[in-house]
Amino acid sequence: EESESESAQMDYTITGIEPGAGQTELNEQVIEDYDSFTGWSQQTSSTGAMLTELDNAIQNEEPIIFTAWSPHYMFAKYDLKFLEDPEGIFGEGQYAAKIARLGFEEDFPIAYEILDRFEMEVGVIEDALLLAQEEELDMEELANRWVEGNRDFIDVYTEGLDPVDGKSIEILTTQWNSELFISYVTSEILTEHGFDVTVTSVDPSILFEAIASGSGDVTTSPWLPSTHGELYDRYEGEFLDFGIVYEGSRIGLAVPTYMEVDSLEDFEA
Ligand code: PBE
Repeated sequence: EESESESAQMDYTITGIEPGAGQTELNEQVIEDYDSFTGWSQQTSSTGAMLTELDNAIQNEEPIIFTAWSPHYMFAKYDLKFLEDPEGIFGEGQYAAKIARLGFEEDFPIAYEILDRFEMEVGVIEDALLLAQEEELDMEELANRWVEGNRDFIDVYTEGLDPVDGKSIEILTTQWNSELFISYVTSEILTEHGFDVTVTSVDPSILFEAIASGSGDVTTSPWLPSTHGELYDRYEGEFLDFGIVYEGSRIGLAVPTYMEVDSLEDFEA
């Protein structure tokens, strides 16, 4: 059992991220469903602010419970543990999905084929994100550098497909680095093949709404089955789901390993 003073030290507050994140919603459910979190609240802000608070807590060996996910460099940089979630709110076996507006496959058969072939190992994404962190690259720079350094890997996606001449495609994504990185990599591959690509970053709810209404073409950014599962179910039938970009992603609430709690049930209400 975690001591009362430690929960009090955290002000009975979960350190969250952006209000529009899928995980923000799930954290609210944790507060609602777990007796151990009665009277707690979630402080939302931004991923950057959460990472600053995490860094401060770790420098001072103070308790903190925060929104965590992988792939992200936080697990390479710090000693962290996901908390057990016996109620299964965060689910298991997360993956990033490929979703397009209805008609995308017919309108853009070559882009569809390229994206249909595209996939990336979660470990590869993690290594790339760590490199960006160390060298202070933004996600577009990281993606361009990654494509340059992985030609053989990339060529497979366009092999045997006729180049196109300036057809416009809008890729929608979310604001998190794993999704921005993948979106800029696919954007670079499509651009090199002749497409005129724009990458637009929006909140998950707008992402689904825009694909369903056809105002955006395609995305590789939804996290399923739990993170954006509610949005997926709301718009099901109004988009084309054409597979998985990467598997083995994880979400949850985490703490530094110097804290004794192991489970969401170990907190003091
Ligand atoms: N995330 C990263 C996002 C999706 C990708 C887990 C912080 C979220 O909506 O919660």
